[in-house]
Amino acid sequence: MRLCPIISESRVLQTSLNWLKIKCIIGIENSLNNCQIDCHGACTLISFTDRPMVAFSAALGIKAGSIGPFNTETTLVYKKIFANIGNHYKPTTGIFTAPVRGLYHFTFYCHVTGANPGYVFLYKNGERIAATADHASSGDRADNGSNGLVLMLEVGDQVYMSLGTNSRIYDDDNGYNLSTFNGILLFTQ
Ligand SMILES: [Ca+2]
Repeated sequence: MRLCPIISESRVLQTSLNWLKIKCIIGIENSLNNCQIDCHGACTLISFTDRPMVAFSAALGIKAGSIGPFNTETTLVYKKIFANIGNHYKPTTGIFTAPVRGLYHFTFYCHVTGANPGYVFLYKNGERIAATADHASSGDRADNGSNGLVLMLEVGDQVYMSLGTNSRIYDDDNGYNLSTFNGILLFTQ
């Protein structure tokens, strides 16, 4: 069926209008995603480069040997830095301090030799949050452990790893890096 020119033109205009609406909604959403709202409700547009970039990745950095055992739980200090964007992880203390409120992803990996027990804990502000555990058993060989989680952190919150009492973990920085601690800011809140 042939449409009269006015109806045909009207449909073309309606289609164009719908596209404009969609582009407008996308534009508003993008603006909101790039908007920083202060305590008074004022909105300031920020560019991608203004977004805080926070990430770190570190290994124990020891040469073919174990850390531990100690007769008390001990903070692990990962000294070999692969990345430390913003320098919010301190390789002298093993502590990561959140510079902004947001959602962070942490992972940790460890290697435990022979029949030794190996317990590694992730702490947030002194509270144990996650762990890996390799129990001692006869005839047991080396094992690897890993864990990870997403945490909502406030400014100044601290995240770090700890070695369980009377256990040990192993690393070899000669191309192995078996025991690492890693974190990245997913997005601010
Ligand atoms: Ca084992």
